[in-house]
Amino acid sequence: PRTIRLAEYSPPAWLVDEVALDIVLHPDRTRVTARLSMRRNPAAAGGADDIVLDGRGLPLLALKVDGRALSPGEITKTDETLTVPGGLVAGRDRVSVETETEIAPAANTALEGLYLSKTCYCTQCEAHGFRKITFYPDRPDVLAVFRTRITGDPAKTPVMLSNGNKVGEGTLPDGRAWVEWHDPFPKPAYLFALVAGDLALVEDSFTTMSGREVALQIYVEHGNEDRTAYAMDALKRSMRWDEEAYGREYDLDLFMIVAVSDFNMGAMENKGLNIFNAKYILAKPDTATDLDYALIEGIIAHEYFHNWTGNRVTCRDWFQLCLKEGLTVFRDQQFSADMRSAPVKRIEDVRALRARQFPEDAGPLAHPVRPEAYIEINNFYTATVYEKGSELCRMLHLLLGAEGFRKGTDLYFDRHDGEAATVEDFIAAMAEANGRDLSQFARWYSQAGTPVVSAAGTYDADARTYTLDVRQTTRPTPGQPAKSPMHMPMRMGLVGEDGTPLPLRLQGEEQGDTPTDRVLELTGESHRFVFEGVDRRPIPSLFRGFSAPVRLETGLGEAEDLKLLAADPDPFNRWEAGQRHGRRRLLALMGEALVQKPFSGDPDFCEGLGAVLADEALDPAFKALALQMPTAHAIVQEVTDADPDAIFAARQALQAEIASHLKAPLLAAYERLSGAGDYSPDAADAGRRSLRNVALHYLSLLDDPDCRDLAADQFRAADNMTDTMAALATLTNMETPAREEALAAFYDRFKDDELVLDKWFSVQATSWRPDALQQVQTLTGHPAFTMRVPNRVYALIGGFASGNPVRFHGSDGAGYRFLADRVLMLDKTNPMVAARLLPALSAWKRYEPGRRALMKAELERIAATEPLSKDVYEIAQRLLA
Ligand code: B3K
Ligand code: ZN
Repeated sequence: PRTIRLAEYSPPAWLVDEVALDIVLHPDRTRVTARLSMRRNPAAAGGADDIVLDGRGLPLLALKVDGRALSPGEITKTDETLTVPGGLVAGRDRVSVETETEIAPAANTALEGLYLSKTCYCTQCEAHGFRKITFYPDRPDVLAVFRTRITGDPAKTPVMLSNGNKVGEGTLPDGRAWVEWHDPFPKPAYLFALVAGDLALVEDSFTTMSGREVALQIYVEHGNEDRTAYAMDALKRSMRWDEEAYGREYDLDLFMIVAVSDFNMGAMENKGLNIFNAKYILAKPDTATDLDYALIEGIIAHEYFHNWTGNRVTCRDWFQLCLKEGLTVFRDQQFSADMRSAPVKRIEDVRALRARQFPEDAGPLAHPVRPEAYIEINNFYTATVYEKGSELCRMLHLLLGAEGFRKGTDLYFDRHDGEAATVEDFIAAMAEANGRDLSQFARWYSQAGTPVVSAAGTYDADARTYTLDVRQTTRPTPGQPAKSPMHMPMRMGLVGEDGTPLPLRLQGEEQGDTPTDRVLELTGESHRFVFEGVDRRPIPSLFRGFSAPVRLETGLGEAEDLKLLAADPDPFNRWEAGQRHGRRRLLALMGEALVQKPFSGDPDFCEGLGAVLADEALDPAFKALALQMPTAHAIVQEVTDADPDAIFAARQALQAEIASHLKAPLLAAYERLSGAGDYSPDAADAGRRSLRNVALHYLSLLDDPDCRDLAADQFRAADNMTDTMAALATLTNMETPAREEALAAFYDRFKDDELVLDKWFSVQATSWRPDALQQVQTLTGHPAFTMRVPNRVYALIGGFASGNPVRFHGSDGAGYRFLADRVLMLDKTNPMVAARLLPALSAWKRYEPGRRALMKAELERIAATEPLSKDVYEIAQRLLA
């Protein structure tokens, strides 16, 4: 397979001004005619003036250039491209190219291009799906106005949608129906969409800031209309928020969303016609959890925000993916923070970053936020491009201030509206709008790896000074042995033992109104900051709000961490101190197990957590986060020769200790929070449920008559999916007849509800009972299981491989073998999903020699299989390199 490189970018020789598509639907023989009005690109280097169209596996049924039919001998066609030699169009600056091809949506199991989700036609074109529909320069720097005519059987596809506005419809003499859509905004082909099926419509409207009325439409399967209200509400809030926060107004008169059952990812921001995985649209209290609601809100916002960051200003090439994704994730995170609790949202986002992006950046798949080479671009829709990309925007926001950041985005939109831009363009707009030099900051986009910042402080009581030394280093990553220092903001404070904020006056600064929280900029390998007028020994609270995506070595001891847990005025660092101590405890317990010492206790830590639990001033959602100990995955990143059984045992021991120490207050909280009343998915109610369910989790670890029935009782009494799932997850881990009863009752109630059934599969896949793999294997034979539906694969296979840190890693390697078998099976039908399962093995080098060898053997088995898709081939190669 061929490697594509950023350094090899060259502008297209030909552009497309307009494209007229004529699509006649049929499950096995869909006819696609495309008429492209092409123009020589004045910006192209000249020379190679062949017209090159992408087209993957497409038969060429007819080809006309300026109305003249060309014979096969006049052109070059491969399985990937169609080339009209420059000689045939010499001297012409504009040409019309018309092609005709035929595709089979029903046979498209890769769910890329045009495919059928159940009986509904739909498309996924990003990144390279359009070339599976018709011959076209399928690259994001070719922007065209699309006119799309769809013809179909009105009985089967009464609804036929594409981008933009509907400009015509009618019926043919033979009874077939046609509609025509026109999208006035020039766009790359990856934003094209088509949907056709028998769908129910839910409508609403939105008045934009300039007073234009926009029709909002959500299309779902019949029967799901009552699950769209939250998504619609989230859409309206997103539209308002983008006007207020970024001055961005919606541009078409119609905004459509379609929910489909079969979708490889979360959703897609096609212009005016977003297509969503139904999981991120449909919700009602008895089918969706609080997490589902939060994800719906965030993803609706994300796709909507792409209308400006991605669609109006798009990417020059796929290496610039973070330009739209990092910025859009940042925007959706800001939105959710505004809609909910900002500190809680920040903690959740950092948890996700650490769970997914840090391991990526520390392992064989590490790559810069803007990668420099790929074999299959779909493999680069990663946590690094998305989540770390968002962190880079967040750092700019902190360095430039909210107003400065807004000036920068205003300039960026002004300058590049209607264009395909680069990361350099974005940085230049930010820098120029603020008169700042961001050249060192730009290194974040090209240098991979998570910087490690270590801090050390000394207090001089006589001089009343505190000297803080910080030093940054970044370990080598694949292809980047030597690293340079990064420009990063460190938001920080100094606090007294009781959390009192101390003034932050740096040596040489004037006395006066001294802040207690400030942003210091790190640019060099090391910095020394001397604070004056510090009248007591401070505890440093560094990188508040996680102000840069680094690993921080604080140099603090346990006493200091416990004080920060009790009193840091920055909620993020308060949580962080508890996590740090939790990690310290887990490592200590693992050490004790190694030398066969009985587990020691840490009553001070338990008391500290108890104080958080008791604090009336704290948000329950925050308490729930503070009470949860670092995950097994996080510990794998902290040790060498990781032993999953030892990590599991240590976590169970630590949690049991916390549970027994705090039994009374946890029980009291559990009772107090059992809020009756109408369910609301809002952040406050969700926070109370979350804390209550954390209490349930802890209490169920106790072999105690007061707690034994809590989960089963909750399962029976629950009136919402959040509480049902929390109880079911707890029961699924337990050895009790109530377990089977609950699983059976749940199945019985929800067997016809595919989204809820996914939860039933994944809760069993993530159980820590020793027979989990066996259960998963049995479930692959369940009549409701299918490898054809990505959601189901992610629920069962993905749930087990990525969400079961103890049983996936069984010491006999059976879990690894199971995953490899499934990846190979899936590679034949849906390579993108197959490749997305594989990173479950990416930390293989971090495990003890036995597991390491077993994981490696499975990776080698995959890599040696032929044929293999580019998707899986590339990931397997990189994992083994
Ligand atoms: N842009 C899409 C992702 C497309 C993934 C292609 N494999 C969704 C999003 O980020 O909004
Ligand atoms: Zn996106």
